[in-house]
Amino acid sequence: VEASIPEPQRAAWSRNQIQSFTDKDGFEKEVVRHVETTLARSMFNCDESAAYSATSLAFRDRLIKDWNKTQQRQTYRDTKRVYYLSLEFLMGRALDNAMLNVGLKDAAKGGLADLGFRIEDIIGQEHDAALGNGGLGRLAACFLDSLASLNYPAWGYGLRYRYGIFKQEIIDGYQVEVPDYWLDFNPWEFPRHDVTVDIQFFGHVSKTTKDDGKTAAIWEGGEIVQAVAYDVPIPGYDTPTTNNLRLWSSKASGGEFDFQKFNNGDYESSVAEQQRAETISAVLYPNDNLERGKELRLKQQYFWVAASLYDIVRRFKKSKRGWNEFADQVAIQLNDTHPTLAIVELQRILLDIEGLEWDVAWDIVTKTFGYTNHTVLPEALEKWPVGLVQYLLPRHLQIIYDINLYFLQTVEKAFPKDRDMLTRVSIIEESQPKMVRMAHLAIVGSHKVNGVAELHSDLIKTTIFKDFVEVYGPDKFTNVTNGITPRRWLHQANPRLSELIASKCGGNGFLKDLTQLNRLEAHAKDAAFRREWAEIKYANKVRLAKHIKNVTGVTVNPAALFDVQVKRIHEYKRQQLNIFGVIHRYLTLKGMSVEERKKQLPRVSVFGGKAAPGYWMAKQIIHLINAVGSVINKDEEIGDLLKVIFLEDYNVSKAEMICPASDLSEHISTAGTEASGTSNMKFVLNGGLIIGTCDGANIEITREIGESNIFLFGNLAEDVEDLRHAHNYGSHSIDSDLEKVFGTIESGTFGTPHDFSAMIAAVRHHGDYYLVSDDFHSYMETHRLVDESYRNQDEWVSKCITSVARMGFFSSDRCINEYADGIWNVEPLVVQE
Ligand code: 4GP
Repeated sequence: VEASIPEPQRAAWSRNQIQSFTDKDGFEKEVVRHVETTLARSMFNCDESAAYSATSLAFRDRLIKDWNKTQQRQTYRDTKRVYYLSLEFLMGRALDNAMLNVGLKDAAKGGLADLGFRIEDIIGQEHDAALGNGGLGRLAACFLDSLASLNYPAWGYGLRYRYGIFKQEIIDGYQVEVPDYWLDFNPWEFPRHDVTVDIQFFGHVSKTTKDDGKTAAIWEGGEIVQAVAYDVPIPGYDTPTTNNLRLWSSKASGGEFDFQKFNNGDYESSVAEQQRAETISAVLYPNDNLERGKELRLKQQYFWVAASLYDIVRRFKKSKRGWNEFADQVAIQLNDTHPTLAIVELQRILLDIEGLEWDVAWDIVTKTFGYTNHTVLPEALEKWPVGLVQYLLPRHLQIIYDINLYFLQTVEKAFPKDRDMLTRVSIIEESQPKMVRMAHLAIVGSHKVNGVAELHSDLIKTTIFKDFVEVYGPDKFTNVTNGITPRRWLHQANPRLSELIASKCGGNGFLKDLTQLNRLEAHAKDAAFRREWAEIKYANKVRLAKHIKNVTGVTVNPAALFDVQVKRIHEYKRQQLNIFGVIHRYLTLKGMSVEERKKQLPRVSVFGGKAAPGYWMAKQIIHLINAVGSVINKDEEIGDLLKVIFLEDYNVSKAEMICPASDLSEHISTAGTEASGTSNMKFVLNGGLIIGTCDGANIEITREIGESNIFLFGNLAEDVEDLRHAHNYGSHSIDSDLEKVFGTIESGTFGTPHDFSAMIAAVRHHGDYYLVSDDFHSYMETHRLVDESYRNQDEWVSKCITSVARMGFFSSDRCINEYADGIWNVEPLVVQE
């Protein structure tokens, strides 16, 4: 019940409200206040960590005001909202982003300097919020930034993992995983102990007859776990809109622990129950493009979607509208199949709790959901054993069976007697054991299905979802090419370049409308501008070189060509192709005379990325990279001509330092395997060129920036199947240069050959599924072209400038607008301050 507060009192409150700081002095006062009161420390012993905490709290206070107003505005205007359900949000650091988005970074810089700190050091104190694995989670984070910056009424829903993605250490060349406990001090979240939802698991279903004579299902028994909301403000850039990311944390229902058991002397089991409940949101599964089908993972999924839907429905009900308006008020986007149970849960709520008829409920459900697919890799497609679903969620399994029944009935009508079709599209796979195919459920329960780059969206229509295109027609399937937020990936990561661009683009407008970058094109041939551009790149390389020295002890020459591949380690992404190429380069250099060598271009090959802890081959790849580095980096004959660096614990904040420092980055997946890629966009936007295959968004990047500004190589997606077939059923000869590389590894040059034999066997004897040998020659030839091209620095820099000028398409603002128009049907909420 809201207290009724007399008007004069309300007016007095708003007059006396604490004013947000707007300048350096105001900021300093706030920092001192937080150090001395919130942190209970004195300014005399304020170290960098305390200064970080106080600075964050000062900015957080600012955000809270806008955040509250945004929520009030959205409630008051009651327009359609979009809900982005993602099991991963790879946010990175928040402070720098908050300072830039509210336009007060300079004030903070000055204020911190007065207090004796460098702003970079303070920003560097923050622990990354690493609640994601790779591209899928980072995309969700970029989307949140765009949704707020474009003033869309939007919420993100996820899980508040106590442990994000593990921290990677490299010990003796091997990856070692260390837990990432990131919540010690997190000023960016607000626990909402008043916002809780009881989530049911297990139990059984019985039928009851209602007053009107109809039967209804009742799900009873089992166990209850409580979901507690933690809210994270998401500030838009240059707008007061501050949206909300709500992360759920699990807790035993009914308090800290069972006092009854405690009093009876059964202390251990009362705590055990508490711990079991808390396990649900304890840890992020560290798999990228891979599903392992663990029971706890399914529990996480249901826990999170049930809490989120309860919240969404509760908010909808506040508006007192009829259910027929639900889909006009609510759009829910499923980030991959992880939240697919939300479809079943909404149907359950409408049917069992709200008492709607099946067809009426199902119509609402399908109008509400949209589903984004992020991969065609078969090992990543989610399936759950029917038995497990039945055990954990008995009522949901019944509903899934009914959804399937009605769906298959319509398919049968359209394709009479086509039994194979029914088997292929069925939500239930008739295997041993039977499985629920989550992608099929997501397609059937959504009104739109999208891929994340043109090639990928075409591929899903012709391969994994081909039958569904026949069933529903092509219009249900669409493409929204991924994008990245230019605020974090240019303005924040590369402030000097951003400033230089602003000087030629008529100010910072390009950060809100990235197509304005095209104004740069006219300056690509301007020698003075090129010089400034090159200086900034060089400074960014010096910064990375220092970091490399600090963490690896290896000295690299900033004048060398920096060649970077940073992303999750995966055979399909082909870091093995890269390292084989590096070995080949090394052998070539070793075979040269001293004179010849002097003419060569120095290179630094930088790798970074985590392997899933259970992915043995990926870990072998990391080991080989490190083994090769430790030999080459010590080889005095080679010196600066080649260095090989593996940067441990690649994450968002490291990416912000690495992207601006690359001359060339590698996006070299086997054609048809990388759905989109988004780091390709980040590297080009930061004035680097790319070497890549005709895969994912590389194709659209080429279309936008022009073929002469990208180094493409390798076989095309359409040829992959034939090549694989030939490897397995024809003769498979390995590229002769690659054989030399294998020979060197096998001779023990990089340590015990046995360690790497499986990697070689995968190419030689096991069908070379990823086409490493097929693409090796053209890969090496293309690297030769890169070297040649880099020698002409004027032309190289012109290419970089031209490419940046043409990158406007790849803003996540563009893609959010496409989702809003084509899938969600939501409008921005104009802010009238
Ligand atoms: C990734 C895709 O592998 C990547 O190509 C894409 O850019 C990204 O999603 C965002 O759409 N998929 C995953 C995953 O991270 O776990 O499936």
